Amino acid sequence: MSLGKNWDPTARSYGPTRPFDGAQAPTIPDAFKMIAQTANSTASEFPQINPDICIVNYYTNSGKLGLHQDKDESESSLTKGLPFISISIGDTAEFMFGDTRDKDQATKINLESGDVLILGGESRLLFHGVSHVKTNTAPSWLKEETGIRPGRINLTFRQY
Ligand code: MD6
Ligand code: FE
Repeated sequence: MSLGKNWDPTARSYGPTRPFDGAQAPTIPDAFKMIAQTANSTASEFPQINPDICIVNYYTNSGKLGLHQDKDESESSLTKGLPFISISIGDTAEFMFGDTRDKDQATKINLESGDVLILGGESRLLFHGVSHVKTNTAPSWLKEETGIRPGRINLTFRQY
């Protein structure tokens, strides 16, 4: 789901409403924004954003996301290299990134529950994706306290 503005993955564009039901995208909770902005401020090499988009994706244990660039934000946001901030919750993902769409050449890292990844400046247009989600790797306290289901939740914050 999208918060702030709606992202339509088919049209690869942002709009105020969701095409499937016409509803307005819910606003981003201030507590969410605060987490993203605090993380942003620790990466002092990147400009600070005021996020107006938060895309929330749920991956099942068979979920994946092919290598892509995030370049549907405004021209000015992209040329300034305004960062996007990604927060992972639940099962660990193998995340890949690189200069091309070739996954054999991509660098792979684990994104565990609680990890924050920031792509900004020169890295803003890196190709990136999720090769797979690792079953049963979420912290046990998280499962016990929240009843989170198997899989991974990823939140990405951006400024259009
Ligand atoms: C991730 N997510 O799940 C990376 N890109 O770690 C993305 O790259 C992404 O979640 C575009 C739109 C939504 C996303
Ligand atoms: Fe992306």
